[in-house]
Amino acid sequence: MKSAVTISLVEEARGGPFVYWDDLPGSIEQARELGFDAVELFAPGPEAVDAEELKTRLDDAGLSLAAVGTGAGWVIHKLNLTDPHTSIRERAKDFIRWMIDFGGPLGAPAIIGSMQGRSGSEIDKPTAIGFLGSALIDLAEHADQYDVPLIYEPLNRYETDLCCTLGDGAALIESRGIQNVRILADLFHMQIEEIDLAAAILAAGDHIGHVHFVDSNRRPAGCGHLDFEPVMAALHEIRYDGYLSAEALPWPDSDAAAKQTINAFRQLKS
Ligand code: LER
Ligand code: MN
Repeated sequence: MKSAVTISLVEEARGGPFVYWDDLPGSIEQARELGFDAVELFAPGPEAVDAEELKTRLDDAGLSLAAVGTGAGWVIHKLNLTDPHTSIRERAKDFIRWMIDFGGPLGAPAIIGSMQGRSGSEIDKPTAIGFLGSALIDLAEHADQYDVPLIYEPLNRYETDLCCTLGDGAALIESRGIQNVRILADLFHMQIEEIDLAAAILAAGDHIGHVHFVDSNRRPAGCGHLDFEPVMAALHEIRYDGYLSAEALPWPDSDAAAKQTINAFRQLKS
């Protein structure tokens, strides 16, 4: 398993669960100093960051790009994949395609979290799930040209009603035979929704392609009441070899949160 730490450049997401903020070069340098393997980037859009310059900075620091978030499409532009209006759904897919085109050449998959949307008065749940399934098929095909998967993230009930557990996500993928989509196990969402985190990980098995490594209260690992040992044992058992990426609040501050995370990662990994 490999370590990663999140960096947000999205002003509209201020207060959200990202360890580093605003300063991309400085955050990469901090991640290197602390010994992370990679960073995960949450950017306003593909044009916000020069991909060549990012690649040079990451190469110089010996870091990889673990993944890119697409949530800015929702937070800034109010786009999502299950909006009742076709034009909004199409623009949501365009935005995600651009993020795939940004991260793909750097070997980083795009994450679909808040861009999945939710059902509502104008769209019932089966219709929304149908839109989501079709979008995942299209976007995962687009990602395939870069040899990266598309990462789909079940979210807790306060953020979506489409897939709230790893099992819901796996069922969506399996029921439609969706290729090249892997599931994101975000431990914060899981501790709200799953009956047993370790059992959920064992059941999802190979579907899991990314992990958001965070404690019960969205503070860094070790600063809440989540029992990490069974979670790590389950990840070992399924032979998970992807990233444990700190999508956590910068608590008490960014550097302390990053240090806490890398120490917890090192202690729990073996
Ligand atoms: C994104 O990774 C996430 O976990 C969501 O809670 C953001 O809305
Ligand atoms: Mn997450």
